[in-house]
Amino acid sequence: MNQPADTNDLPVRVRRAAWLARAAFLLVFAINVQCAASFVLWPDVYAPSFEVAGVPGAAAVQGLGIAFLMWNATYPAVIASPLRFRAVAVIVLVQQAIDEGIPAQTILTEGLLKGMDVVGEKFKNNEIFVPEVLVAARAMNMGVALLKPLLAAQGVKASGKVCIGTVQGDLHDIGKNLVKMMMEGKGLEVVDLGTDVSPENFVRTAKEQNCQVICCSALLTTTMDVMGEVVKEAEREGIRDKVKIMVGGAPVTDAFAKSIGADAYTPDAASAADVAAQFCA
Ligand code: B1M
Repeated sequence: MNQPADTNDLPVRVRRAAWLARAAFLLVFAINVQCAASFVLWPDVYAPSFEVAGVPGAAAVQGLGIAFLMWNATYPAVIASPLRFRAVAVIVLVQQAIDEGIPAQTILTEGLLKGMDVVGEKFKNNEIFVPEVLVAARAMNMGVALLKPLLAAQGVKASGKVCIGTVQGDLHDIGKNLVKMMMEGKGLEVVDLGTDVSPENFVRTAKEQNCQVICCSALLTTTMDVMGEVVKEAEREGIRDKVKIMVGGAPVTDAFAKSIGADAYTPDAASAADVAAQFCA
């Protein structure tokens, strides 16, 4: 798969799609600003309609208009961002790679994940900031959504139930979502607890839903210790001998997993799915 160096290297249809998205975005922006300005300038005209929806009086309508205007002020910033509409480019390029017959796994590891490494490096060096990282994360998730059915179709069927989540205090979920996707591809039933999951929630879910494996993801060095608490909670609740506990995420290592008494550490989503399938077999 060719890696475009900058926007001008993108195929014509990708650039066209991005321009169309930009035009639609500008249209929505113009309509929003017009509505917001009307609420501020002529609140009395809109007050009766808003009263039906529970907004009392012209002053409240004016307040809503001001809030709406402020919110719309973020639109130009988005349009000016160097990463604008890259999600559209990601969707088109991933689809193009699929059409060219490149295996879904290769598109994921050589395309999307390598791209996210670049984002991580720039984030670390303060070249880009949280909003740009969120834009990149959204673009990545859109590309992953296209690959999901293909990756699932490649999976070998197994049966079993696992619960997965990002540990308490941690909101990173891209890696966790990939692990989930790979596990589903192996035919495992996955209960997704989302992010910021407490040890009690992991263990309660495993008990209530009869999960054979608890999967914990952590991306922050400050939150990885919560994984040890999950192991302790499983012991306290008397299910430690019935459930396997798997851990992973960028700062996690095999030595760390052993030190907290987890059953397995895997460095990536594919190997996590393999090990979970083995535990459930
Ligand atoms: Co954050 N962030 N972030 N971030 N972020 C990191 C992790 C960081 C390394 C960036 C950096 O400084 N270079 C750094 C952590 C430093 C540290 O603790 N050592 C960091 C920081 C500091 C922060 C904030 C504190 C920033 C701030 O606010 N000042 C903040 C924390 C918020 C919080 O969680 N409470 C924060 C916020 C964010 C965003 C919200 C902006 C966004 C998250 C969006 C989202 O997830 N929806 C974000 C992102 C995107 C990143 C980077 C750039 C990318 C992470 C990612 O998704 N990678 C990241 C830098 C980097 O990693 N290069 C960074 C791609 C993903 C596929 O990889 O999650 O590692 P990963 O998953 C892999 C494997 O680890 C494995 O499989 C996956 C692929 O095969 N895996 C498992 C994951 N879980 C597994 C579980 C398993 C097995 C394998 O078994 C159960």
